[in-house]
Amino acid sequence: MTATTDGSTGALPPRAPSASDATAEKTTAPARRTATAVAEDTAEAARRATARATDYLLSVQDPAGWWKGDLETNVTMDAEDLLLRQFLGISDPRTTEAAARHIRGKQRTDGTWATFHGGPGELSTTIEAYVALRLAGDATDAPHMAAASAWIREQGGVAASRVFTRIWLALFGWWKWEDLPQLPPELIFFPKWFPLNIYDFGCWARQTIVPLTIVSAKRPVRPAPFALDELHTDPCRPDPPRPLAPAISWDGVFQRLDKALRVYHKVALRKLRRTAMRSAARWIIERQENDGCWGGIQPPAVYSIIALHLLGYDLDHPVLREGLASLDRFAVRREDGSRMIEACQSPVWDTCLATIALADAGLPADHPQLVKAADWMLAEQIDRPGDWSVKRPQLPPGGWGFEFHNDNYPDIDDTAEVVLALRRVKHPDPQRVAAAVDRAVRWNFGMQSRDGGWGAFDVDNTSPFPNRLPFCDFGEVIDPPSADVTAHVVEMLAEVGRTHDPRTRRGIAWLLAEQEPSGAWFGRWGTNYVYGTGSVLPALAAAGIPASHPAVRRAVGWLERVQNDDGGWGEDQRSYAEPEAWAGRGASTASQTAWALMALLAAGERDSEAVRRGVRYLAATQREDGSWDEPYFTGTGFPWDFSINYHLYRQVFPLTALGRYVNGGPAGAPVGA
Ligand code: R04
Repeated sequence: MTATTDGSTGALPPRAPSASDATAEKTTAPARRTATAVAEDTAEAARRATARATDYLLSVQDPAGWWKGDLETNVTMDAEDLLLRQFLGISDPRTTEAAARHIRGKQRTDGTWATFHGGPGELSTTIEAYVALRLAGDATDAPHMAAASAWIREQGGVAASRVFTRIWLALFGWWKWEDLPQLPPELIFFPKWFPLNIYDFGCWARQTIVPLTIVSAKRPVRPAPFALDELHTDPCRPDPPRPLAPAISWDGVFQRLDKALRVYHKVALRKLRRTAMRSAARWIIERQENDGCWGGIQPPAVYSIIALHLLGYDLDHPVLREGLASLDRFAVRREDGSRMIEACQSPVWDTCLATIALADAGLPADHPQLVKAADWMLAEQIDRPGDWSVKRPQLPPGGWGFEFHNDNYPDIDDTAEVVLALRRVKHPDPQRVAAAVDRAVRWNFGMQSRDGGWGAFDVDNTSPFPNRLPFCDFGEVIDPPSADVTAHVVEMLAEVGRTHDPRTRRGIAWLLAEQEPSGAWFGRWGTNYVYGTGSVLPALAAAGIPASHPAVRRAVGWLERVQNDDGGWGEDQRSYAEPEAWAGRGASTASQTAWALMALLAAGERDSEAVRRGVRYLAATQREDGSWDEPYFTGTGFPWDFSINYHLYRQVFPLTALGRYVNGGPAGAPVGA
């Protein structure tokens, strides 16, 4: 896929997009023609768009059967990759320059870097990008650097940045280790029933935190190649003393705990600490995947490499050699010579979504490319226990992960979607598919949380404590049930004929109880209410909830209210920070328009004006080659803090929506109904 150039100015986009040539016809147009003629035009445009999108998607499948679009996040990935190389003494000028080129290309005219297209400048991201460019040799008085450092100082400088950023700076002596919140390696000894044990954290936070406890206990400083005074507002006293919250408040308790831990750091029993670090190292090494990576996610991999290195593992030790080699696979090289680091790779997720889209588009179920995809997915099913087994030791494996090789972390969302995809393919060995589906259904049932919903990776991962730690000031650190994942599971269970299982009924009840007063559902892993609602309505329809149900009507009303004038739907990360003002608002995008259409089609709205306008938006914005453009970030890693532009979303979701419009399809009304 081609690179998107971020032409934004740092100003947030206007409330609704201005009309463009892509604008679907105005509601006055039908006056001149009969409603039937307009409907036929729309159907014809949808058929043409579906055919072209099908060809495009088929053309980007890997010969091995999978699809994988770039997973674009923000420049902290690129900056931290360079800082890691600098720290280990393995930087090379060509890699540095290629990364710097990418980072420079993402800077906005006000000197800042954002975490999503069109978003506001973000301090920690801007600091890390700036430091990376200094490593690449950019001069402090070059206009783009001076603009960045002035803005950073204005925002409070390094002292105001997040913990991860200050840890990176501490590694080079640009920040004092003593001025960071504490998280001791002895954490690894906490039994699994004890508050704040590592299994209380979401799996991604767990994998990040365990190596970081080693790093922060070791407190290494490798001399930096330059000073960084220009980013400090108060270089010598970086941590302005803050008043403590009352001792009886949770914040107060955790602040005092942090103070106690700082004292503990000085008096920690040498032997206990050594044993703790050795246990943590063993925990990390046991979790290295067979491609050398950790969890298929870049940050845990980076911190694991640093931690093991600090414990004496040489760079040519097989564990580190393979770990470092795995990092190279996160690099996407662009034609302009730049190099972008993916946070994560999405082959399983992209492949199941592409399979569903092609099936919805009417591709024959025994099409060789669908069979190839199914074969690839079948081979990816995970048949061993993982971290999830800590809470469910008796449950047999049967899930799918998100990436190529993260066998320790299958997730409930991928498992549900892969099952939905497999069921759409006519495979030459149906018994093999049925057996795989049975194992998956059993695993997903087993992973249901106590309250009836489903989280992404774990059961009952709802402890209130991890979020309270001063150390955890970035992103989500727990994995409670969400509406989007629960909806995908419910849809899957309904499709495999388990609608009346009491566990499915509890999932449905959970979804109905989670609906917002507005009529929408919150989207945890996609942005935001449009994603949540676009996930839930197809699930409710699959489970036999009638389109006349009040919850469905409320959701339809909400979607109609937030439709843009151009016929599309859009919503950005501001909906997480300020839902009252920003839910469902933003420039139209292909993927979000598709989610809204999938919801409306599931709610029996095929012949509505809203659907017609949405379909025409998709048809009108499609490119000649059958693809769509999508600079906006419609995926969510952590609400507000970390958003994702999945480069295949612009393709698979519009195709699903158009295919369901044209052919009817799962949970959508059949044509002419
Ligand atoms: C879309 C639904 C599938 N599934 C979610 C998968 C998302 C894949 O992308 C990412 C996942 C990630 N996790 N943790 C991180 C992360 C990044 C991704 C992560 C990010 C920053 C830091 C530590 C971890 F791109 Br720091 C799970 C349900």
